[in-house]
Amino acid sequence: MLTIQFGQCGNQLGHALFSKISSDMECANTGVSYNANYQYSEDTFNKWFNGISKENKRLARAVLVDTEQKVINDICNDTSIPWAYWTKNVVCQAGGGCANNWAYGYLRKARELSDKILNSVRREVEKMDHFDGFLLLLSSAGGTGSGIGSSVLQLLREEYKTKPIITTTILPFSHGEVCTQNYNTLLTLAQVCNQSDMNIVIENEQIYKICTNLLKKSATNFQDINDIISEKLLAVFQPVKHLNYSVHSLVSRIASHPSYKLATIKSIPHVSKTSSEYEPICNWNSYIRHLKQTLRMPNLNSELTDVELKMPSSSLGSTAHHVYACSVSNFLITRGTTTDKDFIMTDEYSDKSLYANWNTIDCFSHSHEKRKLLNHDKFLALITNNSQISRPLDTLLSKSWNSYIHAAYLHQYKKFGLEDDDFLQAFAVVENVVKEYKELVDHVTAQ
Ligand SMILES: Nc1nc2c(ncn2[C@@H]2O[C@H](COP(=O)(O)OP(=O)(O)OP(=O)(O)O)[C@@H](O)[C@H]2O)c(=O)[nH]1
Ligand SMILES: [Mg+2]
Repeated sequence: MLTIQFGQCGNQLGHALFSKISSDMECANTGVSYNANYQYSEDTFNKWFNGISKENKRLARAVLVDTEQKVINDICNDTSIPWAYWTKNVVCQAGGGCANNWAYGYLRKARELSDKILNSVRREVEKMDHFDGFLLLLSSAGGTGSGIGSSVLQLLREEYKTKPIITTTILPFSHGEVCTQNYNTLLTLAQVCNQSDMNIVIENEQIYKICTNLLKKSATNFQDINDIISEKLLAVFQPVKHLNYSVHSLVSRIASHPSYKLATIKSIPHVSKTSSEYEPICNWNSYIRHLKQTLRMPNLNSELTDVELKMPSSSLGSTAHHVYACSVSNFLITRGTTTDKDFIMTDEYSDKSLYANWNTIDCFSHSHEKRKLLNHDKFLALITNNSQISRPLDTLLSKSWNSYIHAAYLHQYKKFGLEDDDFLQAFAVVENVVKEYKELVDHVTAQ
């Protein structure tokens, strides 16, 4: 797999992700034999790294793209970590960034940088015996990640027609960020829905709430948020034994229908480092039930009923009468030790009423890896493609329309050559995606 990190968010998140991967490789509490752990580490290395530096550090298989120097300098000069980036793979134009403007990134800066980016990509792809696919990391709200990211995605699609591309798109906080974030997000999502094979949507706001509610952080920063996102991504992407676990197989489990390519990752348990020793560990089935509850349809007071923000407990109340989102597909990945008394049962996820009734293929799959992830006795991730996604997208659409009908900030986009038609096309793409996901809800049945 080749990771491409775009802009401030993509690069900071990528840095956190590779640091977590390294920590995972160095975990003491693995729960498996020396040989099994050796194999896991080797598979991890082959997936994410492609060499060892003169200083004996693992070299990340990643291409770094930005239009300002600061973040790139910070992450490339971090000497405290046991891994490093290939400096040859840094494509950074010193400058003031893309001014939170998708059009500036997509129509101006991407043209200046795309040859260099594609050359780095080709060099990395050629080095690999077997090239599995791409993982793109970007935020939708700025200008570099959203604009250059969208353009590079399109170029990769043209050049690597048969190779799967997974994008991870970070959605902005709903309040208090930049005024152009809704247009940028709209334009990015339209590209991502058309060009990538699967898009993992991460809402900064939700991750922030996880930090404050579960980690009890008083002052949450991007590092904390990136740590949680990285745990989620690792729980999905780290090797799983006895499984041909390629990017392609992940895409085909989750996003095989071309109208439904948006996935989210629900995961447990998230605990702060300081309290992890004292947290009670639940049995597998409590976690599994808890995770299923995250598929409930949110009601008006969504924060109070948002199960992802609550600690799992062995005595979760009755699940009767809950209404669940309608899923296209769910893939549960469990990591840790099972015993005769504490084993994993996933029958609840196979319940047909959770899924769209046109779904004939296996819409639920489960894989288990005994090797513990990041010293967690148990860790579970549910990568899910379901109708809950229509909610944040609906909000985005109404905010963007509201600005668009007042022609707010449009001149900032038009001066780089973006036209009304481009906006209208992006609205049409995202509206259609929302419509498809909303229509799934017609299939929901009260449990
Ligand atoms: N999760 C997370 N979000 C981030 C991080 N840095 C920035 N963001 C979010 O990303 C959005 C801003 O985009 P940036 O990535 O800073 O922008 P950029 O791609 O560098 O584009 P320009 O700076 O406009 O050239 C906002 O929604 C921020 O909340 C980060 O490290 N982690
Ligand atoms: Mg930036």
